[in-house]
Amino acid sequence: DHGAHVPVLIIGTGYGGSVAALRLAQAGVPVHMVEMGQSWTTPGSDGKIFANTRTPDHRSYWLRTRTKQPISNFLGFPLDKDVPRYTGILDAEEFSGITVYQGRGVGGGSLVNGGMAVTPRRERFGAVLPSVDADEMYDVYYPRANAGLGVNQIDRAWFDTTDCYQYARVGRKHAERSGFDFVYVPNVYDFGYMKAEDLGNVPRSALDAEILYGNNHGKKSLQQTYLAKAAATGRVTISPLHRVTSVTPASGGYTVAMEQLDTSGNVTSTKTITAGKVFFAAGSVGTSKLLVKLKATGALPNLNNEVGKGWGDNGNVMCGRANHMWDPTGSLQSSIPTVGIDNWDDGGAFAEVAPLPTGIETYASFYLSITNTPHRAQFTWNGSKVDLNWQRSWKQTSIDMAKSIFDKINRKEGTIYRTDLFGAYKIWGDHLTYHPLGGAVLGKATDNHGRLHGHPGLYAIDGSLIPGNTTVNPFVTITALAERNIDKIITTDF
Ligand code: FAE
Repeated sequence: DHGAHVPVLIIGTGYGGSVAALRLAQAGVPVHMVEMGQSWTTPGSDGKIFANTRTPDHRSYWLRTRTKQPISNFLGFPLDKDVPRYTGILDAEEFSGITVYQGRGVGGGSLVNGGMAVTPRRERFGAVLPSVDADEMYDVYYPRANAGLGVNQIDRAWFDTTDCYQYARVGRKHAERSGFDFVYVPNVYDFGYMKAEDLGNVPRSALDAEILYGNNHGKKSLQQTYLAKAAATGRVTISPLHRVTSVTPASGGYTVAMEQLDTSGNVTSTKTITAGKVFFAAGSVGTSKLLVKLKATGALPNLNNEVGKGWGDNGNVMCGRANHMWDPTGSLQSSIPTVGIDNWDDGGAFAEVAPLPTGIETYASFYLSITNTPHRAQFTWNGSKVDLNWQRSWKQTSIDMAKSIFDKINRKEGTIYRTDLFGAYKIWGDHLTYHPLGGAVLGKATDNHGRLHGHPGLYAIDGSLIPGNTTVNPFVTITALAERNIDKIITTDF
């Protein structure tokens, strides 16, 4: 409520925010969380909470009047369509050189992501977070994060026989025939539930193309894991549809200003409260935008000049390959990716074999690559909003790295790239990222545990801490780093 005082306020309810909330609450500290998206607990008129990926509607996009589907075209036809403006689940946030996809709602990115729960190879960790003790991460915090997230592995015997992973087995065959390392990737989707879907015993979610706009069943998003445990402590409250706009020093802590939104995105009221300590967990983009604006406008003048810097796209680039007619990928495809091709050491790319769950045979193999791109961008305040200076041409490095895998496979298989998925005659999905990272980098904008320099009692605890790349999909690393940092912060700052 307007005028209230809380000991701890957390901005955002994604991975970083949920870890902080649970561990602080378990330590006896009352926590209030502010989330600009909805709580996603009420079914729509179709009886479902979340819309299907094949039939996006108003629930699918954050305050847009037209969808912006990552795969924009198919066989020459554009896929986007008009939708009513609504506080939907997926934000396609457009900066001049890149569209950054993010989850909106209680649970953040866990609502919309593919659930791929990947721990980086230990020998590569030094490049990801150079100032962090790797022994501690791999002995304590990665295991803690994996347990907290409910990560599970696919049953290989089932993988080898089920129709819904034929596309992934084709991906495996092609990777292995070209001599690449093929890896099975853990996930937070309950593979036991997916088997029951396959048998027809339970309502379908992964086997009914649900993913990008939410999963109605089977996926352990943060509401089922960290946030459920946090709520059970009785010490955590959440205000959905509230967007934080300002944080400024006040006696005994900080004044936090926020806007309450209706589901059309209109501001229905503004509120200010005071908080002893504030955790920025609004995601790499959300946290960076707030900090850059607050420093530039003088609200938090002592933040250092590292704020807004070190932002990267995790080297994301997408592509499809057209297979021969004797190599079908299946009309039934699980929407949950569970395998990848690791060519990081030789070519700088890790490619997930992604589904294309259209419901028809497409003879296509589809991939999201994570690449070792050196490019980093910066957020700046332009007087009225925050810009990002990412250049579209920087993606060429990522394309070249992804080609280290797919040119070789195409040569071996005698196949070609698809040119119909991102517009006419366009091979590469190089306009977007699913994995924004950085902007308040650990050890630069903050100390080595996420305490923001210049303003005691302010912390960054989300993907903004990670300098642009994790070598794999990022949420396990974001979670593990948050577990590490909150452990230290609870013992020393409370
Ligand atoms: P995040 O989860 O984005 O949470 C931030 C929260 O803060 C959001 O709920 C925002 O609505 C909220 N917020 C922002 N600004 C404000 C404000 N001013 N006031 C109040 N609230 C605010 O942050 N990663 C993987 O590891 N595996 C995958 O398979 C995978 N697939 C993905 C697929 C898609 C389509 C997308 C979009 C992402 C995927 N990711 C995946 C990335 C992953 O979801 C992302 O790295 C994490 O969600 C980032 O976690 P944070 O805690 O940093």
